[in-house]
Amino acid sequence: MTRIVRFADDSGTVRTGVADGAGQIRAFDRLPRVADLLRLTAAELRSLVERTAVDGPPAFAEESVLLLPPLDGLMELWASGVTYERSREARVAESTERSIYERIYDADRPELFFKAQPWRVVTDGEPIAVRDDSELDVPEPELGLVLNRQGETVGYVVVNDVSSRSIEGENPLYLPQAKVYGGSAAVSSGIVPAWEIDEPGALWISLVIRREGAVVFEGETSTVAFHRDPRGLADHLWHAQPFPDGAVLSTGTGIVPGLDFTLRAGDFVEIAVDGVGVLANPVLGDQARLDWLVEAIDDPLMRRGHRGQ
Ligand code: DO4
Ligand code: MG
Repeated sequence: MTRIVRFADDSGTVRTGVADGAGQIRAFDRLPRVADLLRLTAAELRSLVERTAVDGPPAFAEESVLLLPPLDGLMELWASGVTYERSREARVAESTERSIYERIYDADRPELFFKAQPWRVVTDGEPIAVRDDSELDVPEPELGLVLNRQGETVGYVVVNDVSSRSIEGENPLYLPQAKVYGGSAAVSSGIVPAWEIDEPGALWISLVIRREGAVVFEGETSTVAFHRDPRGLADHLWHAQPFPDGAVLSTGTGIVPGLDFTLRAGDFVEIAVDGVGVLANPVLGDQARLDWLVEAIDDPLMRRGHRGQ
């Protein structure tokens, strides 16, 4: 499977390239940021990726580089909500304000919310977190659309929209605090080009949570159960503001554990989306332990010390 990746080489230089799925990455010439790629039209990007995959400059061994989250520049991570029936049921069960979730499920205007700037996003192997002032927390396994400057879907990623159910459940106006904090946003390290996914409307999504090695929750769904048109989500996001470097738009979760389950520090979360990839992250219970993300802005290689903890 071809993936567009962002990575740091041994000297700490950040580049973008095409990973061929067989262990080699060919770097894009003069386009060091994903943001640069998302300024191209879908047709221009496709021709660049296909050309680079065949005769791009120096090939890097994938195992010798540090794969980074595929967001940079002025990109933004947004998310949508209550797009699967299971999500509607779960919000109705947890919230003091049930009807708003019932109404939004069928409303023309979707729920869209800002999730993270690029530097706050973690990727495969890096820690996510639950808030220390929240009692009920969950990972939310979601398919992410990678949208270019024009709002065209040019790729797909796996997203974990880690959330506090108790904070949002207490009052929906607490949504930004339930959704946006250190360690709440994880995105898989490769972008699978949109032209490589035949049926985005029929992808299996699975979630496994392990605690001390044992599986404590597992679930699966398919994008067949998605209740909206992904194009409509992107159109609403693009409707009233520009995204000069594009965005990642997460499409909502269809897997939510029962109210008797909460994610805990020490757990390990693995999400797989068929044909798009796997996103696996350990869970912390202390946001301060993610303060290294500030340092990683200028020193990407220091992320190595935070993988697989
Ligand atoms: O309204 C709350 C957020 C819902 C959400 O994030 C989801 O359905 O995935
Ligand atoms: Mg979500």
